Amino acid sequence: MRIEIATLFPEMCEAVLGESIVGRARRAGKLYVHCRQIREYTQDKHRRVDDTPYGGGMGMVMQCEPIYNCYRAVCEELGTKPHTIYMSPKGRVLTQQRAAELAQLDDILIICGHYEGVDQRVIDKIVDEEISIGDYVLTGGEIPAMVLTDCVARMCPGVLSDDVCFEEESIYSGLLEYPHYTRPEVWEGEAVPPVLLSGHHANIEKWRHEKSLEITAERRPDLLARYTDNKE
Ligand code: 4FV
Repeated sequence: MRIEIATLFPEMCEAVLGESIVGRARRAGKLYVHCRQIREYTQDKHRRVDDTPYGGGMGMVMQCEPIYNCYRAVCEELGTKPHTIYMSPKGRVLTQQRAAELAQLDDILIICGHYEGVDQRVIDKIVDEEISIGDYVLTGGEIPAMVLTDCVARMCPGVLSDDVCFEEESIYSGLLEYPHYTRPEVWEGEAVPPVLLSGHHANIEKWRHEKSLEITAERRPDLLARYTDNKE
């Protein structure tokens, strides 16, 4: 999979995507991520990327042309149009299921807005999908783009170590994850649940599933209802 990220802050993105699991996968050639500086696609000597909003109001709006030029450069390099995503509070909120679907694609381009956002005309012209990471407003689309990239990347072949399988994770099934424990067996007087020390895998799996159901019922009854419907 190839993930292109159009941003005004590529260093910010690389600081995240060059580290840990995603960074190792990139260096191992298991994942291709390219952060592009939108300013490189301007034609004026001041490398202008934004301007004041028509109709007045506060803040600045990112202009069409630099984003469109960046998009066309990606299309030319790929030899095809990538699935183009704009990170925005107006988008559909990201889910594990949607991330799993995106992980099946060959190429995605993620556009990071900044300031008040992006001129609607370039969104209408090139964006296939708007995705939100939640119902709140951030200063820029870079952190949302990192969230999306991380969530999608970990489901790409070869990114997670062989002993980790995302399809077995509770959230992939639609439930919240069960509690995790590691050494020491007793910490501050709190012991690890005995079933996890039993070596009885069927009982451990049963306990974990019951915990997922219990935690999901308590904290996200909406997810449990969807999970139950899907099981029927
Ligand atoms: C956001 C979100 C988000 C809005 C204006 C960037 C900011 C600025 N993106 N999920 N929540 N974006 O707040 O995706 O351009």
